[in-house]
Amino acid sequence: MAEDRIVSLHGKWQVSQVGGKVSLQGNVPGLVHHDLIEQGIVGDPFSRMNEADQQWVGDATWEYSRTFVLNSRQAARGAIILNCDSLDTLAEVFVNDHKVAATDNMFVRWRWSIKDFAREGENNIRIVFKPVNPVMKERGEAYHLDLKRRCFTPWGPAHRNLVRKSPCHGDWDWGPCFLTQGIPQDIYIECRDGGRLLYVNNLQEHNAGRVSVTLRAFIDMPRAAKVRLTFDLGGQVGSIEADLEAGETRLDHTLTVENPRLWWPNGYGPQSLYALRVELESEGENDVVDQEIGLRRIELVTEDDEAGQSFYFRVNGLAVFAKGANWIPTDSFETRVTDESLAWELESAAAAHHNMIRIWGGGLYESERFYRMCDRMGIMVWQECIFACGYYPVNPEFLDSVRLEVRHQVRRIAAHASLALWCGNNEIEQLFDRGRPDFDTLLVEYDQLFIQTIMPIVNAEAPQVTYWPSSASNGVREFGNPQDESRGDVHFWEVWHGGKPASRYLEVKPRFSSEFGFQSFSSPDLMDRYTLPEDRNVCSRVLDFHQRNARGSGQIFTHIPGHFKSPVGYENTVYISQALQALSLKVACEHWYRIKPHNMGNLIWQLNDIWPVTSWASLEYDGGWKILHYYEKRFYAPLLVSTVEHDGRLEVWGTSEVNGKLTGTLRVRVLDFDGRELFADERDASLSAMQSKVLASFDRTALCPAGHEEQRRFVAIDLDCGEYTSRNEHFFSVFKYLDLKKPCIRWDLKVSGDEVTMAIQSDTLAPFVWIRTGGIPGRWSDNGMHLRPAEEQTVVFYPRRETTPGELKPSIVMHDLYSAAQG
Ligand code: BMA
Repeated sequence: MAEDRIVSLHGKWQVSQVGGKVSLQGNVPGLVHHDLIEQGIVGDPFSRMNEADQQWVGDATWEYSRTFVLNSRQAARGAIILNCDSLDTLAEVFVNDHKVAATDNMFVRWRWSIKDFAREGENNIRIVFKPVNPVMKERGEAYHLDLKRRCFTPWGPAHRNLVRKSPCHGDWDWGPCFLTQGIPQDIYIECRDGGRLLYVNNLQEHNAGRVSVTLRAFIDMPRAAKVRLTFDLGGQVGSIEADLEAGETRLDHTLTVENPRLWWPNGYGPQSLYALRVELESEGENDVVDQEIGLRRIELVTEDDEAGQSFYFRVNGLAVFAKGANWIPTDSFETRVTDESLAWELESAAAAHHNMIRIWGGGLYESERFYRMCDRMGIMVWQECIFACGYYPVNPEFLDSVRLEVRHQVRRIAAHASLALWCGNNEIEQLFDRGRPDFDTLLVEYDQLFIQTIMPIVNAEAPQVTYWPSSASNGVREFGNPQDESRGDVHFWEVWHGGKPASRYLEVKPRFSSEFGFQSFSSPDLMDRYTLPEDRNVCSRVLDFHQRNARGSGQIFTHIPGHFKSPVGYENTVYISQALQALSLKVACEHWYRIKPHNMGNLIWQLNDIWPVTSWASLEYDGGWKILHYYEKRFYAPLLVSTVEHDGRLEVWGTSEVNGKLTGTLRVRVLDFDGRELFADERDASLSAMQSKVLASFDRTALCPAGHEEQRRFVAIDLDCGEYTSRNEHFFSVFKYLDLKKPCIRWDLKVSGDEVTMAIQSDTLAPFVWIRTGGIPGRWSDNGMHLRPAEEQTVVFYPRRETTPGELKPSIVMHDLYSAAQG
């Protein structure tokens, strides 16, 4: 019986503050801070400015203890191993008061033999967590180079790079500082005589009509023994026998899948997955691993071309435009993330046509369920090693620890169909400060860590996945300008951090845009839960506290006058900030999509939030969709119609990521704001597979004479290619100068089948109509859209929990551009 071999240590542990007053029954897996919140010992850490008063939690020493029982059979087994998937972070582990080990890396899976200390009957285990701050500081001061980095709070640790803990636990320019401690993942004791399957990976060779899958099992044997290993890949069965030595061994076995059903990213085909079961039998025991395997080839193609060097992902031979966003930890306390909330956020990405997510190097290697969801949803993963925005030490103990970490994480994640890239770090090459007198040494050490230590491990453990040294970068040991538009990936921040107008995006032609973004305020529906009425002004002390970027909310206000009239009141200010964010990213994303295949990726900074905050995210902390996320759904669609004005002409572009020819109709109409048609053009349109091109070009003056007319008319564009359609609007003037009238917006909720829909219509042009649903969580099929005059639109509501129209109706709040500027 397998369960006889595993003694789970999940459940209640005694958690006590060493030398302090707090003592409670805590949960494992869990974090001290999470328990303190749940038991009401501290208030909500995200509420108002509570973070400032809760730093004592991370600065204290905490002891976790409990007992466990081994029966006589378990105690007699050859191997008794304590397995901890993650200890956060500086832990000393004792079993029956014998010190088992001390740890300093939360990303390592620890496995220690406790055979010498454990006994039949009752045992005790104690894990003492020391605060990281003093150790970081001590190590930083002892190091021969100054590795201090900037912080965003007075309590953020400047020496965070010296201890292997999530960098953003110590604050970020979108996140609070909570130096968490505890046992956030699985912990158990294994009692066995036979072997254990530590990881199962696969290598694939794709040939016409078949894929050879080499299954690679990593086995831990307590002693030398004969083993039998059986593989069942979707009904294809194979097995091998071997005599293994004690310790870790790798066994490979190849199976062939004929007529494979391939795995495709979201939007390019099905996410076919094959069930894989691997069973290890030895010494009369067995161990089983179940996985879902996707058969696919994902390559990063960096080849010299006339513009420099390409940077794109080729999946099963097809060059795919990467569309998506950057992922940060989705709660300061990882144990609070539920399956439901994670699924909601990733489904939100998939629903907005994302096919790639970049797990940013300042956060966490994500959980198994995260990658499984990405496999199922077709979201390719750009995975970073967890190093960001700072220089790291390279003393032997640190490098040894990093080797353990990276080997474990690469083996753990390697089997996933969604895994597209391993990247060394976030923005360290970009940080290179060549003016520093010790820069040569820093560069040598950078190379030692990311090129000489990490790269060979990734290459050996995930030989079919490319290693890219840093984001942004020009490539391995190509220490040029990471913002080089001719090669590599680029983080284009001139609009937000550089204060340039959004039109600046149009002048830039990167090969792959892995970061760019613009902030907005989070909606009142979220922030009302974390603030008091007196805080509800975007410049209040509390809302400034929920803004961590040095540019601050002022940057939003700098850009508003370029596009919008000044909003009236708190809620309208939030609304306008979200419209501004959507507009800004629309310019970038449409342009960089249009210029494919020169540019082959748009990854917006950022998808999600770690707490309720003003940030670049398109999803709010509670998963609510900002206007930007609805825009992503439109401009990331497989078919996009968009416009460019230049040299007195208006070009209408069609951009397709559909792997087949499209034919249909392009309708271009100029309307006044009451819906009168002033110009109409209808023509056949066609796009070959994956093509982006000009579908029509008009003399601008034929559509709109210069002068006041620019404020009175707009272009309504509809591209209809049957299964694929796209609509867009073009304006001749900035929104603030449009002669808008007060719209009369009529809407009605209907139930059709099990869906709640809203029919919505405005008598006059109403740009950026935003439908909020107050406290009712969910999303619409579209929102923030421009209501064309007298044209009914129907949007579907997707509730996050069961909701009736009767409940929904009174919670609806509607915003429109005209009314936002009225007193
Ligand atoms: C980047 C990221 C983060 C940061 C973001 C916004 O470049 O890598 O470090 O949060 O910009 O400033």
